[in-house]
Order: sequence, then structure tokens, then C-alpha cells
Amino acid sequence: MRLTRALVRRPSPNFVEGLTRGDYGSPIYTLAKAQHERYCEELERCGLRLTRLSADAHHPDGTFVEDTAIFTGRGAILTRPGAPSRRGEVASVREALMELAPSLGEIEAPGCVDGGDVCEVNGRFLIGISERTNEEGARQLAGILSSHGYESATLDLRGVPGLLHLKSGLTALDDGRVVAIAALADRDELRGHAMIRVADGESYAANCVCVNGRVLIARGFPLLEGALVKLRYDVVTLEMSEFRKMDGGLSCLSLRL
Ligand code: CIR
Repeated sequence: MRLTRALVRRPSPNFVEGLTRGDYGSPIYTLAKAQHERYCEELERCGLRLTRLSADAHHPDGTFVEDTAIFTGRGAILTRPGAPSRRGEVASVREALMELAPSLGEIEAPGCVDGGDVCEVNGRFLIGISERTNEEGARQLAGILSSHGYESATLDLRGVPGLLHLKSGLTALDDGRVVAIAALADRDELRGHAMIRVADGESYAANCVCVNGRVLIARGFPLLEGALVKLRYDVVTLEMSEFRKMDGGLSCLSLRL
């Protein structure tokens, strides 16, 4: 499916106050801003028209817009993020989405879903149950998807060390091939898919973005980059150091439709 639009939000000056479990130090705001700008330019180069939300000082994690909604080919579903500090991010995304896509529904309490836990693979949605997405949220999401004709399946991620979201370890490329970390690659739900396995030392790179034939990956992961190039993907590498410090990856920084 050819993508045409993306929603992004600039990092806020208090980005450093966001949630993180990582051990990579504190992000430098000016660098995060520059990396975000570079990311936006690259999305535009892939043919996407961007809607840019202004930075939100009340929500230091607000730049990770992916967690607030799920796009399907038929419309958008608003989430209820698992981290209480992030729930307020949804209001401004709801407003922006009105102009971009029909609403298919919204996750309601006590359900929680982070968009990072939802990955569409060949028209079927995989929903990770994680620290952020609970069973009730997954049940509501599966119901909304099913009422619009989509199949889904859940994957329990709670035993996978260090994995924040499903898409922290899994990307679906637009030809149906998946990029996956070892802990996900052998799951039944992915059986039969062409796959690139990400080496253990490169697991951060499993979160990529595939837009209109190009694959954006984090810079500094030569094994994954080499594997993609060998398979003739058009690869672009982007510096992600400041977002990695806050447990974010490439996909988290935009909602693409
Ligand atoms: C958080 O912990 O919620 C943010 N610091 C990072 C969110 C990353 N989002 C994503 O993987 N979809």
C-alpha cells in the first residue's frame, strides 16, 4: 500500500524527563531536535506529506506519536497508552486525526494499548501483550479490528527481557518480509513469513520503518544493513542515538498512513 501522509510531533525541551529504562545516558535536546528534523526530511523524501504537531511540554514522551493511535487502511483507532503519564498525549492526536482518517474507535479504560505493540503483517494485526498493553486493551482492539474486517492475533511479550513494545523487536517490510529479533522470530504467529533475523548485538535495529519501497534503519548496525542491502532493499540509515536513550526507535516517531 502506498503511504501518503504522516503525523509527527517535535520533541519538547523537557524530552529528557520522559520515561526510560535504558542505560544510555540523558538525551541532548538540541541533538534530538536535529535527529528528528532529519527523520522528517527523510519521510518527506519517501513521498509523505507531514502533519507536524507542536512540541508538548506537558508530555515529554509526546514525540513518540506512534503509541497514541493505530492506522489501518480503513481508518484510525485511538489508543489508551499504558503509562499514565502518556495518556494526555491522545487528545491532540485525536484532533489532528480528524482531518487525516476516519475514526474506527478508541480503546477505553481499563483497557490499555500502546501503538508500538501493534504490527500489521500481511493484512493481519499482531498485538503484543506487554507492560503497556494489557489483555483488556488487546481484546477491545481485536474487536474493533474484527468489526472492520481485519484478523488479529496476540503475542505475549511479558517474558522477553528488555523488550518495551512488539515493534521494538519486529518490523513488517512492505513486501511481507519481517525483520525480527531472536526472541520473536520463532513464534508461531510469524511462522511461514520470509524473515531477516536480527543478530543479538543489533536488536535495537529491529525497529525500522518501511515507506514506499525504502527502509529506514538506525545507523550503526552493519549486520542488518548488510542483510537488507544484499536483498536489494533501498536502505537509508538515520542517527537515532538521542531517541534510543529514551527507549524509542524509528517507528515510534511517526504515524504513517
Ligand atoms: C516510553 O517509554 O513510553 C517512551 N520513552 C518511549 C516510547 C517508544 N515508543 C515505541 O516504541 N513505540
